Amino acid sequence: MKVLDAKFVQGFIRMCNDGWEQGWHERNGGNLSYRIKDEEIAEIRDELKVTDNWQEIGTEVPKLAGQYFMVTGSGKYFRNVILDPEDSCSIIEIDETGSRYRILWGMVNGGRPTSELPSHLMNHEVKMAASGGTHRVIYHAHTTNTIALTFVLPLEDEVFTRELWEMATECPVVFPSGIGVVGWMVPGGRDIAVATSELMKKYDVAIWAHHGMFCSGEDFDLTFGLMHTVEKSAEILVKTLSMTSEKRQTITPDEFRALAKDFKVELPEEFLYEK
Ligand code: 2HA
Ligand code: ZN
Repeated sequence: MKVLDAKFVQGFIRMCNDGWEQGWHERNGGNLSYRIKDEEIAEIRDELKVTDNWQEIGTEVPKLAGQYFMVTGSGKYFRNVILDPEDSCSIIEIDETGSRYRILWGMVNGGRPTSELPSHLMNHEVKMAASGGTHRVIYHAHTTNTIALTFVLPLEDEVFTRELWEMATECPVVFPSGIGVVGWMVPGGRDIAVATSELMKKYDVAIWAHHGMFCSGEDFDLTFGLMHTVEKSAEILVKTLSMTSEKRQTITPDEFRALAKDFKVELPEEFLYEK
């Protein structure tokens, strides 16, 4: 099968375009990666070619040794993915030590996988273990309202989680484990990857102050839907804070507990503090 005909490749391209249409990917902002299933690699094996030397990842992900990923390219624009996926994206293989990768498809006009490859792969390693192998998608976007909130809310997991849960009843059901926050750090390297993947042990969402958001999920629909839900909630909070500094009414801790019971989710008590 042609790589471009594979269902996962079409899902990957569609997700990039959906993010572009949301306004989350100015210029070359944001990046997406997908951990490819064995049977999906088998389908496209004929088109995968070794034309590249092994390259350093910049960190170690030993549990991902021998795995294959589809990733967007460094300096590439989400806006262009749908027009020319072979220029904007690549399929890479991780070596047997988990410290190097090589390109097997894509990046036909040169280039390298996303500058956030260390964060993507360290998040994949953590989420693969935490989810028993079900999580396959890591998505980074420059979500406007969530970024705006990192200038006004304290950069604390408890505050971001609770404030965003309060903004829409679906939120605690969509992200019951909560949201982690990383203070401002230099992007693109191992340090921010370590900090983010530490939070991903506990959460499916990590916010980078004054930068954007990372989400992890099982498939493209769930992961895009998670990013979309958090960002919409952030938009409601920005609108609310623009009208008043004090909410007149909101969802209370006991109402969250009632919701958790009926919707069969566990909401950690650390987020249901009295204000
Ligand atoms: O340019 O979003 O974090 C890609 C990025 C870096
Ligand atoms: Zn970014």
